[in-house]
Order: sequence, then C-alpha cells, then structure tokens
Amino acid sequence: MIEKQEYNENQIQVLEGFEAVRKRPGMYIGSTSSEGLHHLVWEVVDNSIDEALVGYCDEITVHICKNGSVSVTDNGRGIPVGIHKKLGRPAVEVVLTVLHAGGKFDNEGYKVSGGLHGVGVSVVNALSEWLEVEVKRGGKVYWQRYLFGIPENDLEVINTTTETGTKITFKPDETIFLETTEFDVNVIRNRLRELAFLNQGISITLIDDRDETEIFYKYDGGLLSFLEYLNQNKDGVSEPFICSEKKDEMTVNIAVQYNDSYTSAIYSFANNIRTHEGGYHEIGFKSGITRVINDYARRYNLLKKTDPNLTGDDVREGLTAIISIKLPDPEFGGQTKTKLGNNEARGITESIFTEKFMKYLEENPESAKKIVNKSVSAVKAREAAKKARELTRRKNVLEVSALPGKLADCSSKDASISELFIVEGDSAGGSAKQGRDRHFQAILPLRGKIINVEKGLLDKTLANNEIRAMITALGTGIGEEFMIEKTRYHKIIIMTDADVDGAHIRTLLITFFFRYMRPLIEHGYIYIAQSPLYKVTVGREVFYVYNEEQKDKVLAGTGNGDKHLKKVIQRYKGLGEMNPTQLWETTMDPNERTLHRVVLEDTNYEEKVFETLMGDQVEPRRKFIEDNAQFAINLDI
Ligand code: 0RA
Repeated sequence: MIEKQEYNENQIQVLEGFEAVRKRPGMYIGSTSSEGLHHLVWEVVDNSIDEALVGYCDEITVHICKNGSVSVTDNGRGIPVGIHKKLGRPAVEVVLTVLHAGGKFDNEGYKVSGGLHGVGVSVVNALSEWLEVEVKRGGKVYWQRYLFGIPENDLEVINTTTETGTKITFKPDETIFLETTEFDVNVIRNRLRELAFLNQGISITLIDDRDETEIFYKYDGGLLSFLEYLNQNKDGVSEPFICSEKKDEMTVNIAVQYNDSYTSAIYSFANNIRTHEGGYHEIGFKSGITRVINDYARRYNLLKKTDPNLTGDDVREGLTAIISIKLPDPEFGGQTKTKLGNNEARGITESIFTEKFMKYLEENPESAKKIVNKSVSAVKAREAAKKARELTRRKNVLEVSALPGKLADCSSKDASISELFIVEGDSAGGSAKQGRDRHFQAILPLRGKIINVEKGLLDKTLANNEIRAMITALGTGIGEEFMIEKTRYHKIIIMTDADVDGAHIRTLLITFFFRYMRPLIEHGYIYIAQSPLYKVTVGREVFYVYNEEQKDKVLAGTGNGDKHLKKVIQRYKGLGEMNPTQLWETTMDPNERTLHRVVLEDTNYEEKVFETLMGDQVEPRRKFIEDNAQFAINLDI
C-alpha cells in the first residue's frame, strides 16, 4: 500500500523538473512546432522499440484518437511497478515523472533508440494535458493518470491479466504546442515504416480513428525490404548486397544495390535515427566501397595500369545504400545534431563492410562487372562534365553581353529585390515582358520542353539551350561550383500553364534545381506563380478565380443581387491567352498575386520522391504530378 504524502523532497524535485521542461520545451524536444509535437510520439515509440530490441516485444500499435490523443501499446515486459528503493514510489511513476529516469532499472544492455534528444517519456508527460499509463505485468493490470505531468491518483490495480505489456496514452498540451496539436498521419506513417524496416520482424500497426484507416508494417527482410522499397521504380539493378555483423558492442547492418541512374542515395542511421549529416559510420562505408571497387577493378584488369584510381563519386554513381548501426552511447553532432561523432564507428563499419562486400563481388561476377563498368563510365562522364561546366561558367556576372539573348533583364542590380520569371512559351513570355515592372522583374521565356535531368548526364543536361540560358541568367554556376551568393535574383518564379504540360515543365524545373542548385530551394528562393483558371465577368465587375471552389463562390455570391446581370465565364487554357495587363494584374503584381514557395518536404526520402517523379517508368511519374502538393506548400506571399 502506498501512502499518500504531503509534498516531499522528491515530489518537489519532480515539480521543479517539469517546470523547467514546460518553460523551455525546445531544449527537450527541439521545438514546439509540428516537429516537436511529433517528437512526443517518437519518444514513446522509442521506448517500445527498445523493449523490442532486447527481445521482449514484437508488436507495437500506435493509435491516433479522435480526441487528439495518441496511444502507444506494446507487448513487452511492462514497465516495472515495484517500489523504487530510493524514491519510495512505483518504478512506473518514477519513469513518468523523473527526468532521465527511463532506462535506469535495466543495467544490462543499453538504450538503443532513445530519440534524438534521448529525453525520456517523463518529458512527454510534462508536456501533456493528460497522460495515462497501463501496465500489464505479473498477472495484473495497473493504471495511473497524470495531469500536466503530475499524478492524479496513485498507481491502481484495475484488473487481472495473463498478458504483459505497456500502453501509454497522452494528449499534448495545447498551451505548449501553440502552432498545432494535430498529428500528421503521413509523418507518423513514414517514421513507423522506417522503424519497421530498421528493426526486422517487429510488427507495427498504425490506426487513425479520424478517418478510420489502419496500416500494418512488418518486414521480415529488414534492410533488404528497405532497399526493395527505395529501388521500386528503378531499372537495371544489381543483385542486392546485405551484411549484418556485431563487433565490439556495435552492430553494423548495410544494404547496397546499384541501379542505372546517375545519382547516389545513401541513407545512414545510428540507433534508428537518420543521420542526415553522415558521420563516422558513413565515412567508413564510403572509404570501404571506394577501396573494394578499386581493388576488384585492378585485380581483374578492368582498370588499366596507367589509369588513376576511381574516385568516391565515381563508385557511388547509381548507388543506393542503407547503413544502420547500433552502438552504446551515440554522440550526435553537426548543425542539426544528425552527424554521428563516435570515431570508433569508422573503423568497425569499414572493416565489416569491406570484407563482406569483397566476398559479394567475387560471388556475383555479373553484378561486379556492372558495378565496375558503371564506375568507369562515370570517370568519362566526369571529364566531359568538367569541360561542359567550364563552357557555361561566367567570369563576370554583370557583364550584359554574357546574358542570354532571350532574357529581358530587370534594371535593378540588387538581387534581394529582383525577381526572375521563368515563363513557359514565347507568347506568354511576350505578354510577361510587356506587363512586368521592369525595374525589378526579369523575364526568361523557355521554348518547348526542357531536358529531363534525371535521365541525362550532367554534360547532356548542360548542352541543353534552355538550361544554359537559365544558369547564365541566374549567375550562380552549377553543381560543385554553385555559389548562392552570386544569385542575381532572390525570387525565381516558375510561371507555367495550369495544365498537365505546365505541371510537367514545373516538375522538370524543380528537379533541375533540386539536383544542381539545391541551395536555391533551401534558401526559399524558388516559387511557383499561381495563374487564374477563370475570368468571371458579372455585369461590369471582373473576378479572376484560381480554382473551382472560388468560381462557385463568386457565382453564388453575385447571384443574390441583380438576377439580370450578365455572367460570362472564360476559362484560361494557357498564360498566352492573357493580355499583358491581365497577366500583370493576376499573376505578377506583388500586391495581388499568390506565390507558392517550393520547399523540401522532410519525407526522409527526398531522393526517392524525385526518382519516382522522373524515373523511366511512366505510372509513378503521373501519379506525382497529380498530387504534387507534396513538395509545393501553400505560402501566400
Ligand atoms: C525498464 C525495465 C523493464 C522494462 C522497461 C523498462 C520497459 C519500458 C517501457 C516503455 C514502454 N514500453 C516499455 N516496456 C518495458 C523490465 C525489467 C524486467 O522486467 O526485468
């Protein structure tokens, strides 16, 4: 029997701890934006994953409820309920109320996931309006509820059971998460899928009561399934390589497959956390794969004696790789704390990978030949690209004669106020040139289709006239030589027709920026202009409307007035149908227009998203263009 006490020293510590968390939530969960909100879910799920990694749990269910709460249930051992010696409270209460108490009951093993900040579930409790925990353990079902982290009741036995496990349900505190308390099912789905790939065989179910959907993830293939998923739209793939080894407390899992594209995608993880900025495990892998492929190529005379070694970039062309390592005491450094700083990870990853990958090449001569040939042709492409780059590089950005003829530049030389409209077609380009404010608006018309950069090599891409005109106009250079500070415009606005062709050109352009001028997207310099779909004339009033809904509204709104007013609805098939004044008023005038900023969605798999778009297979590409809201978010400027 637990005595209800006055506030003792421990409870005061709890209150003080929670006050700190609630005062500076960002310190514990990164931010109080949508990202921080989802962090609460990751924190709770990570505890269940840890229980699975020590072998006691194989089922996890995440349930998004209609009342704004989320529950996470697992079939592990259940959080211990015995009285904690020092604190005199049930262990489960300690776990949920004492900061950083999480794994201290278990001396064996280490916490593998533990979230990016490794803060523990008590932080989730502190930032929740209410939280309930249910533990099934030792034949009993225990239950306790908290308000803003403070126990509402003592731990109670509410039932008997033959099962074991833990269920934590929490409702985030709206006074902390001011931006939003709505969970994004796509974000949760992506992370749970990733966790299911990284932790072979664990069943993860996601139920969303809001629209009554349920998804189940379980991958007996682990990283092999992950690889298959990433390469699902790729052609010409090599036999997959996979290795899994434990050495000195560190588990290394690596999966590798080549395809016939020209890009490389390396996804590295440490303790289930995506290491976007890489780190020592990735360095070890990269030097390993470069060394093995060079050794193999020399041994089988696929490289001539006088040829220089293949570079890292050469051997990574067309590579998809997943590196997942698990280690005690991970150190995360870098700008976004996603760079693995454990030096020891380098040598271990390299030695495990090198040995196994060499064996794979020997045993799979077909794949080995494909891989080496690909690397060798990358060398040739690299040399050709260098020549092409030199050709397009501009010595003096402001030298007018060097600018492309089609560009109608603005008179301002101040990039921060200058805008470049990239316009589909000469006729719309002509209207835009006449309608613009030439002081700060420049117009570059694009004729016909631009090249699909995803299919071509850099030198082919750079041979394309439309692309070259664009690079020259921007003034930034490209690829390795890209310099954001040289951009001549801080707004680069893609203006295409509101039809499928327009959407295609837009996708091609964004893909180009993503591949070769990514900082422009990261700095928020790329925009999509929204042009009207209809012109609705009611009597003498003119309305430009941008979607069907608006059109219906305008028609309904004016319907109640004079019924005799003549209504004319004109559908714009293309920008070219608008005269210069109309184009200015609807699409270019900063006081009237709507621009959508292009942002990179944090799907974790940007590379994949773009491959799906632009790969050789037609179906997935069309799919993307239809719902391309995925990478352009609404942002009214
Ligand atoms: C510490 C010790 C033991 C289990 C857990 C923590 C545990 C925590 C969570 C959080 C969510 N699900 C969980 N499942 C287990 C077990 C100690 C023992 O039984 O010997």
